[in-house]
Amino acid sequence: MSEVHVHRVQPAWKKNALIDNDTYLKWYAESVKNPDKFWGKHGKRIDWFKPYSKVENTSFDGKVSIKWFEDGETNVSWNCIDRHLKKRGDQTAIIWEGDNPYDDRKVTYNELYAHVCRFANVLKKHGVKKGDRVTIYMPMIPEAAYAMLACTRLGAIHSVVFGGFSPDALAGRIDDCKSTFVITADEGLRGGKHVPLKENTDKAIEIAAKAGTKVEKVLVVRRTGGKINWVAGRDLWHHDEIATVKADCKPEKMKAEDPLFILYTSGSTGKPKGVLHTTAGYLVYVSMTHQYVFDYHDGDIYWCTADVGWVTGHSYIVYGPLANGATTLMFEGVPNYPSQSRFWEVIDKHKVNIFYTAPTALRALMGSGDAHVTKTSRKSLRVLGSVGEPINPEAWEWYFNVVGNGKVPIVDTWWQTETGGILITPLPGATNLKAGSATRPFFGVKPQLVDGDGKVLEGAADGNLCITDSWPGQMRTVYGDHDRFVQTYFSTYKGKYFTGDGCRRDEDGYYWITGRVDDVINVSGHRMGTAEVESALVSHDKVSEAAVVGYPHDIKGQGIYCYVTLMAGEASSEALRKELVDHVRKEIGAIATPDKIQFAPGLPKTRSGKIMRRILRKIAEDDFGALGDTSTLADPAVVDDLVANRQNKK
Ligand code: 6R9
Repeated sequence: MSEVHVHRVQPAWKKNALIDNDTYLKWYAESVKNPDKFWGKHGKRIDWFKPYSKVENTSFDGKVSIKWFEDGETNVSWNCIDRHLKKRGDQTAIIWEGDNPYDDRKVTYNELYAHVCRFANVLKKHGVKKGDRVTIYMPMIPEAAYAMLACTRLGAIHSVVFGGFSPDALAGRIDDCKSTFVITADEGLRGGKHVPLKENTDKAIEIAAKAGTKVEKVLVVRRTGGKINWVAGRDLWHHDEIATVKADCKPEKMKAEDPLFILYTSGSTGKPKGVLHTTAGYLVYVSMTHQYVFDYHDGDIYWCTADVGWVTGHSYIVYGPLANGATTLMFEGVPNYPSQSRFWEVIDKHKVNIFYTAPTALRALMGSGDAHVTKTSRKSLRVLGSVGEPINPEAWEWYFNVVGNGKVPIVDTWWQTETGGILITPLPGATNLKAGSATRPFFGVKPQLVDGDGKVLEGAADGNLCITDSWPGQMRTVYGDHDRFVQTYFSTYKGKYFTGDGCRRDEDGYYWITGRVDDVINVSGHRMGTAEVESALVSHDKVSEAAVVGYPHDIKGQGIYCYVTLMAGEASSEALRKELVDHVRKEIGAIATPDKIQFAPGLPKTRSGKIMRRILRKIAEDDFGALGDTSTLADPAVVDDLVANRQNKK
């Protein structure tokens, strides 16, 4: 490994910082020594209808049960809006920056209140009530946030599905949680291209109906005015509906552990899981991490470039910032439209102080040259953040030196859909930085490294990352399948939450996430199960078998490499290759587009029929000199063919 460059906390970072290193060490020690006391205090950062008397009631053993603040009552939308109105009713809550740079708007907290209340009243008018599941399939427009907040106001459980997912993927998510109400837009707009959201929704509803879930109502927000199909009696125009209702809606009193939202995420096996988060603990955790990790101060302009379809959008575009009364910027577009300078131009335009993005975007922009960055000022920037995948030291240094002019701290935040909020991260005024390390645990977080046999590793070590105690933002269950929750996260290492990530701890106690150790790949920060891509491939009638692995990709982090065995009698061709790529896009969405397809007459299997992925990964990396032991293969000869026809020859 090359020498590690340490970037010490600069005096300017410390000057007005909320947390310095001494405070970090003190608070951290308190938080892990007496979690009840620590969280009992910080739970008060949100408002409660009924205060809690219990704090933590959690067990990672046996059936696994996670409850925080369980006898308290609160409401998320009330915390994100109503409580700010007196002090900051006229302050901007949301800055919306459209795909087109001449298209933007600002929404104050007073306006947000009215929009969300009307939205909630529309849902109510059409029968949505506490506990119902509402699917949100929206572009990045403020109405997406209104829809989420409106659900929380009524106690309905939202399931936001990323707008890039296909009708099939959307249908699966509608059916899994039996959601009969869908909120969408006519079309989305990204990089000048129209995304047919309503058309996709129409198709998804047909597919879901066949699976047994009948969607009753579709609320459609007009974004582009594009032509769409209309089903009378089922489809409702948002702009018509909100004109019929009042701009006040009483927030429902929710128990702390009432479900807040479901968010589907990929794992190593089977269909995507419905990760369930609940009300109070989640809000306490995301608001607290938003404040301290980004060193958020009143009046700061904060921008997270994620999509609301991912957990980062939930926690750090909508809930964390709004709970803190922040100004949160929501961006509809893409980093390279209309030019490669777009991010930096938006920062200058809105005087953004805190900017949070993903390594894949940085690597792509880095490749287009520094001039696109240096022609902009970026002098408003105070904190930079990274999330979604490991950031390679080159991209980190570029972010630091070119984007931040060497003056702005980078918080590399490690967390997951399951964790609700950030678990391992530097704090801007406290933590000396090392390029590529997520550094140290946030308050209350107890990481542990274990080896393959579950032996706990102390000191500097390389192993699998577990968390040994709960934190308030943790997921509570897999929606409708608690056994799968226990099986997936708590059975590999008994009594511990297993993250699925590999990790190294260095001599300073800093954590370096090395990537997934299971069959999950991370493509441009999007998490995907290789099993999902495999099942999309084998659903094609010419495919008999498929195995999918990730391989290192300069921009995307990982690329998708597919080995495909055809049905007897089918011939491989370029046309079929293209057909299979399109098929996967149709089944899952563009984010799952295969980068490489290798036709293989046979896959390397053990005598018991298990595909040896280790070998497939090596071949995909063009590293077949190191295939290791192939003697246990049922037919070692298949390997020669795989090597000869590999698609990543250097
Ligand atoms: C928030 C989010 C989770 C997986 C996670 C890990 C990877 C996320 C990272 C990171 C290294 C970071 N990951 N942040 N790896 N450094 N700062 O991305 O959630 O979509 O569920 O993905 O992403 O592998 O396990 P999610």
